[in-house]
Amino acid sequence: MTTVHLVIPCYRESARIGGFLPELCAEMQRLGGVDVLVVEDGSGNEEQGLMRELIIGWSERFPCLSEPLMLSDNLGKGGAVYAGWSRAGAAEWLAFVDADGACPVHEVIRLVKLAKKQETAKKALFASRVKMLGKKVDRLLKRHLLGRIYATLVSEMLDVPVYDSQCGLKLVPAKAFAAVAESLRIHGFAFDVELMVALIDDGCAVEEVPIDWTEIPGGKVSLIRDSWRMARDVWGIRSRRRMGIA
Ligand SMILES: Nc1nc2c(ncn2[C@@H]2O[C@H](COP(=O)(O)OP(=O)(O)OP(=O)(O)O)[C@@H](O)[C@H]2O)c(=O)[nH]1
Ligand SMILES: [Mg+2]
Repeated sequence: MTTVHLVIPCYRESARIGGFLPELCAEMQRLGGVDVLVVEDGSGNEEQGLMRELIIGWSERFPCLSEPLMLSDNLGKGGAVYAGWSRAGAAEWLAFVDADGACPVHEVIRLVKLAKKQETAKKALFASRVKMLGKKVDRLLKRHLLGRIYATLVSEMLDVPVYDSQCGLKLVPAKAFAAVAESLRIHGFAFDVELMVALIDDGCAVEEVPIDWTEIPGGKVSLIRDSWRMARDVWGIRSRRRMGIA
């Protein structure tokens, strides 16, 4: 059976995760072949204690939910995802989904099923927030507009025809990831831009899959501080790529 190692990066998520993780685990359990790992991204002792209690309670009901990985330092979203992926064992697919449920469980199921349909894991699947007929994307206007500016910047600066590189649900063939892992430098919110470009440059196809998506209150990304850092990181990716170095 195709195996998927699904990481949930969590920074101060004990208040939001209850609305998402139990339902996610119930469905992943039903699908089979998926193990779910919460990576707590160094949010401090109190928060980690709360998360541990929650996860231990749920893992009694859902064997697909592993013991959480508690990072002592805050590594950033990318750092948390990569730390989780390093525990994948022999899984054919490495995946992550944000903790808040903005990417709904039915879309996680759909993408996992799409991955499982590939005879051998070959093409990475990136969820994408495309406002189009037949899809429902609920996002605050200011976040939507800033997201469009960022996506255009990524697409133009890196010469990659991507619509939305930042959506919080992605599945990557483990072999394709292993081939580029050493070249990856970015651990913040732009990590998936770097990952996408590295995969493409290494010959791995990446498909964007439009999904339903809903803004969930309580997001901790700061529009000004994090957008600036992400733009700076895209510039760094472009420079390293032009020089042909990792
Ligand atoms: N802010 C933040 N989030 C982190 C960090 N490490 C992991 N994450 C996780 O990254 C995911 C995305 O963060 P969110 O706070 O949902 O981001 P947001 O502001 O809602 O942004 P969008 O969902 O893209 O609109 C969540 O699962 C976070 O818990 C970190 O260091 N800082
Ligand atoms: Mg969010």
